[in-house]
Amino acid sequence: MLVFFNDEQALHAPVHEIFRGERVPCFENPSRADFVRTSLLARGHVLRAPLVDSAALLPKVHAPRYLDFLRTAWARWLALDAANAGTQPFPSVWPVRTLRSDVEPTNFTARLGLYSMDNGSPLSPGTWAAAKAGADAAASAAQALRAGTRAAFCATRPPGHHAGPDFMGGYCFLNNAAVAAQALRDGGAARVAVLDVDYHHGNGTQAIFYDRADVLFVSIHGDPRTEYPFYLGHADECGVGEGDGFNLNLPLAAGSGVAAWFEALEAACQRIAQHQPDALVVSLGLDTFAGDPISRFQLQPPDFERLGRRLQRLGLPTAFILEGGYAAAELGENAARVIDGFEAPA
Ligand code: Q9C
Ligand code: ZN
Repeated sequence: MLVFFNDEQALHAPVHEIFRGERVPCFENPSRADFVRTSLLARGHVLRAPLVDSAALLPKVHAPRYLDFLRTAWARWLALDAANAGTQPFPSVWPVRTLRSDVEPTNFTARLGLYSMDNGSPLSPGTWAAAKAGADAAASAAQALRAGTRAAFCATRPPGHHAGPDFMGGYCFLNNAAVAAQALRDGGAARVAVLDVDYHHGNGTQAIFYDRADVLFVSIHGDPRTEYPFYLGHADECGVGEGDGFNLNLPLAAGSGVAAWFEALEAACQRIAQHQPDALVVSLGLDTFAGDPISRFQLQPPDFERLGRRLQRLGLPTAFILEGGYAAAELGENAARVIDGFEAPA
């Protein structure tokens, strides 16, 4: 399978995040990509650097003022105080209900809150470069599919599916899956489907395409009543306006077993087939793995092969975009298993 890997990912390396009120080492860190690289190389895959610039695509899925903030955030953080070089900014105030988000504050922390859904997505000096390279990989995958390649895998980090039109969140900054879907549309695909199998609901991707019928969004995830991102991902979210009927959420109770998960996958695949898309984007979170430290589904390594086989049967040009998965040492193996299943003889 065509695999994109960008070395810039390592430039996004925040040190700690807040977990249960305490500072802990970041779950989403460069070792994740290292394990994926090692595992794919060991299986004979060739890793390619992204070759498409996503700059023109980004404003189609993100608000310009959010992109401006993200691109300049670290420089502005340093401008506040040179000593900030060794510290991480966190938001501390958010424009929730009744507060205004149309007027952009000049205060850095206030802007960080305006453009964040949580305090769990720390910035580091290379965050923009890493996120941009990931979006470039997604755009590269879309271009390859357009040129007739059957499938491509983007070993991207930071992940993207929690990043919405104008906010970061859940370790995500630029929505790589949305970039791929938009690039496929721009390249001539009349209809695209995004299947999100990350443990966490892809609230950002849902929001970006919620009023559109051309991009179907289908997600299998932990029930947001108990699982992040909590405030989106319920079964009654079906789309709005022209997009009504083009959003399908399949929440499962935290702790759900493998059989329930594959039943949901079957429902997801049937809805996707009914959409008759020209291409498929898979938000491939591997945090459904039983050993994931922050998630509660029970998939085992062979189940990722089964996932790959089922997606292969859809018969669609497919772009895999890596999302979550925090059992880092097993991440490479599980990613490779999806590719193996997809490439297994039918
Ligand atoms: N800092 C993805 O899998 N909760 N994101 C973390 C508090 C947020 C996961 C705990 C989990 C986000 C792409
Ligand atoms: Zn996740």
